[in-house]
Amino acid sequence: MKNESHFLPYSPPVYSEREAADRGELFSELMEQRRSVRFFDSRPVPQEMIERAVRTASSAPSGAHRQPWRFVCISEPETKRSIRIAAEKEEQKNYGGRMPPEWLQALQPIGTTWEKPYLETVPWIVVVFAEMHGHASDGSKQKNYYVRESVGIACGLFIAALHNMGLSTLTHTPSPMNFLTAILGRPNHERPYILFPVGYAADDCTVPNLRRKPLSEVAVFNPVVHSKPSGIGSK
Ligand code: IYR
Repeated sequence: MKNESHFLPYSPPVYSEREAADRGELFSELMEQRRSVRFFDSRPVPQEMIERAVRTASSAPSGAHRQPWRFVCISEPETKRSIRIAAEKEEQKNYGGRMPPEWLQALQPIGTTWEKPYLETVPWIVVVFAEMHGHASDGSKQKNYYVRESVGIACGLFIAALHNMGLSTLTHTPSPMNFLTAILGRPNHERPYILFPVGYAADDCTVPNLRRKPLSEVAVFNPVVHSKPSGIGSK
């Protein structure tokens, strides 16, 4: 029900066609330069930069506006070391037989192994947790909606915000990730979702020689409609 007091006037910025095209092109070119990075510099990154990226991420839309995410940000070397040790333990099992041959083959062009030294090199590790449910003001459980979709969108904005500041990251999902709940002392209703090592790319950083799909492979405009919704145009 539309209760007027719950609604505020809203006027997002609107640009001339020309300016909109320029802005769109500039942003696309900026994001086109983003790559997942596995070789980082140890150069420190001020906490304020991480805070800016988290604030940007937290502007994401979410199911029933529950914002079901927690960004746990770590710069403490001992915590990073614990995470590296636990992550490598899982990855050793993954690369040592838990991942089927087909998966290992798919990863070959990316050149990953069980070793994750960047987890200690980076100035920051940000672990994003998904809140499977929230809490009402009386402490009772409150349902969250579309949790994975919401957290995924927030992570996308986080990646874009980092790149916009010249920072690099990697969407790292050591599997299984439960060890992060234990190491970081998170409550049970928060599930680890993605681990982001964050920092500056190393001077001698390299990335896999991969191509992005062209627009024609990722977009379809005005497909021929195959079945009309019943009720429309029927007698
Ligand atoms: N989590 C492992 C394996 C891995 C899986 C996928 I899918 C990748 O795109 C890359 C790596 C690791 O981090 O090495």
